[in-house]
Amino acid sequence: MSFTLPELPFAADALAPHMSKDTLDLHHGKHHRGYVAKLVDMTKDTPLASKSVEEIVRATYGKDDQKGIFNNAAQHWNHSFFWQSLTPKKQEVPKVLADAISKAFGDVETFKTKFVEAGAGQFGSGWVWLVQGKDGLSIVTTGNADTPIAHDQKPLLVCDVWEHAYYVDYQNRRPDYLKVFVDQLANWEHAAELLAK
Ligand code: MN3
Repeated sequence: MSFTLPELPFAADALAPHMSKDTLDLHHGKHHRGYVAKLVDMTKDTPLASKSVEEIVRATYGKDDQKGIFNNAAQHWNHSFFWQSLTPKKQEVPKVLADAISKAFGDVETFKTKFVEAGAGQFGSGWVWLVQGKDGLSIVTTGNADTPIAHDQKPLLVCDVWEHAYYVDYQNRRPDYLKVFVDQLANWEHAAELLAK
């Protein structure tokens, strides 16, 4: 198996003005591409080169001597999932997902507020996720490259809160970026499809 940069599931200018082409060219074309290139380089001629990204994430998590591989594999997985969590056309939350969200958080608006607060409160670089566990849905944040798939949690939706995700468009206003994510950009239909499985 070789690791490749996935195409964006939309045109690079399709999310403007909420997320600009400049941001996506940099984020997908430079940052994500860099994680993939490093992962290829670091696993070359090792048994990990034939594993899936998920397998590498789980096999290297928490191992000090494999931290670099973990970071690049997890960032490759996280970014691939992030592109799937974005949509150019504003979506309503499908009923099956809205029901599960309401059960966990009261209602969709309360969930959105808590998701924005959680992402804004993640100190430094990281990610804010909606995950599905045995007891229903929850919001989790992870620092740097850390990812729910290393912790047996099933992600439904993610927003990247590294500065490179929003600084070009929002400067230091991370809460504004997160609010636009939940109100305009979030791919609720993708999240609902995952929930149904
Ligand atoms: Mn990123």
